[in-house]
Amino acid sequence: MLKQIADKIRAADSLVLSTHRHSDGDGLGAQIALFHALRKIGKQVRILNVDDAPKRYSFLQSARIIQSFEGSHEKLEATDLAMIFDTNDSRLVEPLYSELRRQCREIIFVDHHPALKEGPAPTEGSVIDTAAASTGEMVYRLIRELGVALDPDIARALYTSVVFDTQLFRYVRNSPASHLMAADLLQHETEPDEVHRRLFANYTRNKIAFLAKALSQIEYFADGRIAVLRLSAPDLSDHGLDLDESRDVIDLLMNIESLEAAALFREDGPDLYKLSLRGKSEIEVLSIAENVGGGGHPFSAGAYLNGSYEQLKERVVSQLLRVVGLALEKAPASARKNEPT
Ligand SMILES: [Mn+2]
Repeated sequence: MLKQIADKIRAADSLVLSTHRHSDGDGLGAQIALFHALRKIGKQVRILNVDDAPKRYSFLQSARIIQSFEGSHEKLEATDLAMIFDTNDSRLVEPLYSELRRQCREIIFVDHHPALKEGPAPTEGSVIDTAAASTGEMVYRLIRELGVALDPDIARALYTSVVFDTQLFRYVRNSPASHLMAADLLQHETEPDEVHRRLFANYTRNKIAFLAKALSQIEYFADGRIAVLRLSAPDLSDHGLDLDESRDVIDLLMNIESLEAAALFREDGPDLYKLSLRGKSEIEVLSIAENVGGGGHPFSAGAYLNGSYEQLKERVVSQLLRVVGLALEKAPASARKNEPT
């Protein structure tokens, strides 16, 4: 599959690389790594994203390399191949996606999220590998397929992808691939501690004050197996937090030992919420996200929602109670022996 993409790349003179709105370390790392690799083999390549990269990624020189469709950018001219990373949902790339369709001869998605059951299908020729723990892992294999040697720029970008999406190797999908790739990358990335620090140790004092307030408002259901938290727009803005700075709050919730699933509602506007869902082990939350028009991974998914918080919460909690209940029934007694009865 990656061989076919390598052939498409070899046949293309001009390429544009993109990722989903509200870009993250995986999509940015994947596209920046391939950008450097394609430059090395003489391709005309540019990165054009829907919006600006969050500021924590400035260490990847993202401001210099990445243009923003909604911000300042050079006009997109006719291009042979567009590659979109870390999503296969064209809606998350609009309104840039419509412009790509006008200007690009072919558009393909390179992604590790399952294709949506409802919603736009990935374009023909796209490669989706749900076994990959990061899109960076797929781009690493693609760069090897192209025969481009790793260098410090490529290695730093790919290492960023891997450590971001695996959360420093916590979520490796029970595969050695992330570690093996990291070992190879670290022959060129000489300061991995700096990457870890830039990605994860970037809290401001305002963020800590925000977390202290927000985390005191967690609601628990089903004896602490489910947690729900709402991040209010005033709390976010009073502490000067941008949207990117709130995206790891749900991961903090998942550190609660008793938890099997969590829902986070980030208030983006009046009756407008970004829902994030997480499930542990066999608690699959993707179907809940899909039921409300979203998508994601089986155990990490989300959606944009309209409605009153109380109604949205009730809808999501009732579905979470159902999947947690179902999973408990399915699990053998031995798997539950540590649970309070
Ligand atoms: Mn990803």
